[in-house]
Amino acid sequence: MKTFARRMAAVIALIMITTSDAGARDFAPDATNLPAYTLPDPLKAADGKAVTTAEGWTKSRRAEVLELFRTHVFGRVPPAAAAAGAVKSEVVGVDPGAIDGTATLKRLKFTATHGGKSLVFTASLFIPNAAPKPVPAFILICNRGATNIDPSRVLRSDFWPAEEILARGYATAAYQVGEIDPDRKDGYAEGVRALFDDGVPAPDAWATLSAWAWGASRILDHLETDPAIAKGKVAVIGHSRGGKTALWAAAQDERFGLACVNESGCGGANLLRRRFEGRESVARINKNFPYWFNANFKRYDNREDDLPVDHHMLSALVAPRWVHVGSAEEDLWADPRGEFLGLVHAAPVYALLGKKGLGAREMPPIGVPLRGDGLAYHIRAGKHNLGLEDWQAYLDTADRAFRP
Ligand code: GTR
Repeated sequence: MKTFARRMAAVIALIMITTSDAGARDFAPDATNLPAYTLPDPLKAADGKAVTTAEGWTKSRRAEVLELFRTHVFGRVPPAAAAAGAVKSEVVGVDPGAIDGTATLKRLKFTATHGGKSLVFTASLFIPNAAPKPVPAFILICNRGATNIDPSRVLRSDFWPAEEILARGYATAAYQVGEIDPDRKDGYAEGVRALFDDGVPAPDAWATLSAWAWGASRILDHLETDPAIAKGKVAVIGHSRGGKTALWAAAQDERFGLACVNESGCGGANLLRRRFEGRESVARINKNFPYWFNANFKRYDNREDDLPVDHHMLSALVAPRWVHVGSAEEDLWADPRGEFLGLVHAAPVYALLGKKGLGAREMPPIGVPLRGDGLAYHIRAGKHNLGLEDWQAYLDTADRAFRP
C-alpha cells in the first residue's frame, strides 16, 4: 500500500512539473505575461528513468542532483578542506551569567590549517541556562556587519534576536561570513578558498557561497561536541545571500534538521526559469557578484533553460528534513512567488520520502505562515530584511520540527 502511494506521488510529480504555475497571487508586475517554462524533473534520473522509490532517491538520485549543483552552480569543496582535522575549534571564553544570567556565552575560535598556512574565524554561542538540556539550536549565517551579532548585547539587532531565541528554549550561534571568505570581488586571496586551493581554481571549484556554507558545517561540527546541544536538532538560518548559503549548507550537510531561508531569491529558493522584469536574473547576479558562484554558472547568463537544475531541486535535497522559506511582499528582486513555487515543486521528493510537503499549491495570505510536513513558507509585509516577525515564524517551525 505504502509503495503504491509512493508510486502515485511520483506520477503526480511528473504531471505537476509541466504545469504553468499561473496562480491567483503573484507579485511580479507583468505576471500575466511571464514566458512559459519547463522545470527539470528532480525525479528523473540521468539515465532517463523515473525515480519511484525512497531508496532510489536517497541512494542514487540525490547524489546526482547534488553533483549537478556542485558542477554548474556553487562549486565543490576541495577534499583537504572537507577532511576531518582540517579545522580545530576551541572555546576561548565562557560567561555563565550572560544576558542578565539567563544564558551562557561561549566564544568560539576556529583555526583552519593547510600547507603550513592558517586562517582563523570566530563565532559566538549562547545557551539558555534554564532550559532542560540538550536544547535545539540555530546557527545564523551573518552577511551583515558584526554589530548585528554583538555578543556583548550592548547592540541589539533584530537580525539576531538572541534574547527571544533563548527565551524560546533554543541555543544560538552566529558567525560573520567575511571572516571566512570576504564578500568582495577581490577578496579571494584573503579567504579560506585561497588557503585550501592548490593551484588555479577549476571552473567547478568552490565559490564564496560554498565557502560560507562550509563554515556553517564547521560550526555544527563544534556544536556536536557540546553536550548542551541536541544532535540532529540544529537549524541553519540566513538572509538573502546568507539565505542562499543556508539552503546550500543544508542541502549538502544532512546533519542540519532545518534550513530557514530568508528572502534568498536568485541562487537560493526561487525558480531561475521564472523570468520577469524586475527580478534578479542569472546574468545580473553573475555580473554583480561573480565570486558567489563558480565559473561554470556564468554559462547560464540569459540561458536559464539550459541549466540541468532549477532551485526547487535545491530545496528537494534537504528532504525529508525541514525547509522554511520566507519572502517579503516588497522584495520583488527575490521573486516571492518564485520562492514559494520552489517549494511547491520540491514537494514530490518529500512525498516520495513519506512527507506531505507544503500541503498547498497557492500562496498563503501575507503574515500567515503555512506549515506542512517538511516544508513551510511565509510572506510578510514590508521590505527585504530579516527581523523579528521572520524569526518568530522560523521558531514556530523549529518547534514543529524539533519538538513535535
Ligand atoms: C543583493 C543581491 C541579492 C541578495 C542581496 C543581499 O544585492 O542582488 O542576491 O543576496 O543583495 O544579500 O542582501
